[in-house]
Amino acid sequence: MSTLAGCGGGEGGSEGGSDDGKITLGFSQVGAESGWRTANTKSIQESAAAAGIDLKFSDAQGKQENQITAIRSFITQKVDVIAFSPVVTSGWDAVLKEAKDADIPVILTDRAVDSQDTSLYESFLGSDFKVEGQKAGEWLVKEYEGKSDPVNIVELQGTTGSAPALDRQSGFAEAIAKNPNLKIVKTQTGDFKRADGKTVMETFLQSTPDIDVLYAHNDDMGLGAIEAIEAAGKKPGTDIKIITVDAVKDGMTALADGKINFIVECSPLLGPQLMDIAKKVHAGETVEKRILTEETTFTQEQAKTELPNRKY
Ligand code: GYE
Repeated sequence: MSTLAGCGGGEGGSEGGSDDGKITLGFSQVGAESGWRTANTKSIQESAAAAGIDLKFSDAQGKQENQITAIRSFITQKVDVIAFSPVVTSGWDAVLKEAKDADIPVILTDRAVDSQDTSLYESFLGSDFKVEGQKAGEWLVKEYEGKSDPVNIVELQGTTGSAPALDRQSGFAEAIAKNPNLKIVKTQTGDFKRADGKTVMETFLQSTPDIDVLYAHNDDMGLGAIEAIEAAGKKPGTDIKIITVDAVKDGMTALADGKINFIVECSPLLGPQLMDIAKKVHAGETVEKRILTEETTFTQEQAKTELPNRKY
C-alpha cells in the first residue's frame, strides 16, 4: 500500500499495477472528520491488505478539489479500479467521465453522487441515509406519543451538500411530520466534527433557552454538543434528549451512560465488501448497482449489552 497525502501526489508503485498480478485500487477518502471515518479508513486499509490488493490511499482533508486531483492522479497512474467516498453529492460528472474514457471502473463507497448518468460508476456501496433519518424521527414520535406540549428540536447537520446530511435531514423531517408538536427550531451544520458540534450547540443554547431535543447527524457532533450542554449546567439525556447516528464506541459509551438517548447505526466497515466488488469489476463481472449495508438502532439498555463487543 502506498499513501498519497493531501492533493493526491503522483508517487507510488507500478504503472497500472498489473505487472505483479495484483489489482491496484485508487481510493480517495473524505478525510478524518469523525470516529466513523477513522474506522472506515482502517477497514479499507486492512481489507485491501487481506485481499492482496495494492491500495493507493489518498486523504482529501474534506475538500472536493483534492478528491478530483486524486482521481485524476489515479487515472494518470492507470490504476485498475477507482473507489471514492464523495464529500458532497454534486460536481463529479467531468472527472467520472475522464475515468470512464480511460476505461477505469469506479465504485462509489459510503456516499452518493447526484450524477444523472449512472453509467459513470459500476456500483454504489453504503447505507441508506434517508432510512437512518426516518429511524431517528420515528423513535422521537414514539417518545412523545400522547403528549400535547410543543417539543423544541435543534438539529446539528453534517457536512453541507453531503449525501448523509441531505438524507438524514429529509428522512427525519418526514418522520416527525406525523406529530405537529415536534418542531425543528434551529438547524445548522457542524460539519460532522466534534469541535463544531460543541460551538454550534453553544450558540443554540444561547439563542434558544427551552431546547427539548437535539438531533445530531453523527455521534461526534452529539458528543461535542454534550460538552456544551454540561458547560451550560444542563443534563444531557435528561434535560435535553439526544439522538445521533453512527454508533461508534464513544457514542455507544455516552448512550450506555445515559447522556445520549438513541443511536441509529451506520456501519463504517465497508472494506471487505469494497474489495470484493473491486475484484469482480476488475474481472469484468456485473455487480449490483446499489449495495446496501445492514444496520440497526440502539437504546440505552441495548448499548450496555453491545458495548463490550463494539469493534470501532
Ligand atoms: O455518519 C459521519 C462521517 O458518510 C456515513 O460521515 C458517513 C458519515 C458518518 O463523518 O460520522
